[in-house]
Amino acid sequence: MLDAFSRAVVTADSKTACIGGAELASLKSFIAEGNKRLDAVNAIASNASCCVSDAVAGMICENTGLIQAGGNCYPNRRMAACLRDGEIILRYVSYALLSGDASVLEDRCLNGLKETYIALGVPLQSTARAVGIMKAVCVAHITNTNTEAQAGNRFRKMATPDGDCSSLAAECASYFDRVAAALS
Ligand SMILES: CCC1=C(C)/C(=C/C2=NC(=C\c3[nH]c(/C=C4\NC(=O)[C@H](C)[C@H]4CC)c(C)c3CCC(=O)O)/C(CCC(=O)O)=C2C)NC1=O
Repeated sequence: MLDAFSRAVVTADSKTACIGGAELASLKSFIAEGNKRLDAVNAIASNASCCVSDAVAGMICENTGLIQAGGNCYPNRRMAACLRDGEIILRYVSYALLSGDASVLEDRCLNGLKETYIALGVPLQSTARAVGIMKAVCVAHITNTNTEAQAGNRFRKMATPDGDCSSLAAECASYFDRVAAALS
């Protein structure tokens, strides 16, 4: 498992090079933007259960066969496993965003997940749909553009200073894209 700093070390070492100007510049901005990153991680972590339940509910709304006999969210035991998996995926995305590196997500969550799902008959496309909804929710929370129209009575705005979090939102989105890619 690597973070932005250990990744720079491993990359430099593989080239038998010193850490150079470009790597240092990138780490410098990682530090300078550090508080924004922490706010972004907090925006995800403190809205996690809402995000997961919204994503799984949305996935089921679009495909109600999932909660009927023979569907993979039926009976409640499987529904619980599905919600739990949503929470696991979101948790590892938040770790990746905190460390600025996807390796924790890849190594501890995605490695072998597709094979596990195929063996258990967990539908990959439906999972990818739930992951896609979680991505949209997280991007909205990081950029603080979530709306009451979308969230209804669960609407909650984070009390963070205004600022440009577009690159953190894009980075977070890229981790969700990795999840979708690992399941495709
Ligand atoms: C640390 C990383 C980690 C991951 C990622 C993980 C996933 C994981 N999800 C599982 C099951 C499962 N996962 C789901 C998920 C779903 N079903 C659906 O229809 C939806 C599409 C989807 C939710 C979005 C379900 C229903 C099961 C139970 C399947 C079964 O027992 O038949 C299992 C089999 C064992 C178990 O039931 O606990 C694993 C290992 N476990 C881990 O330790």
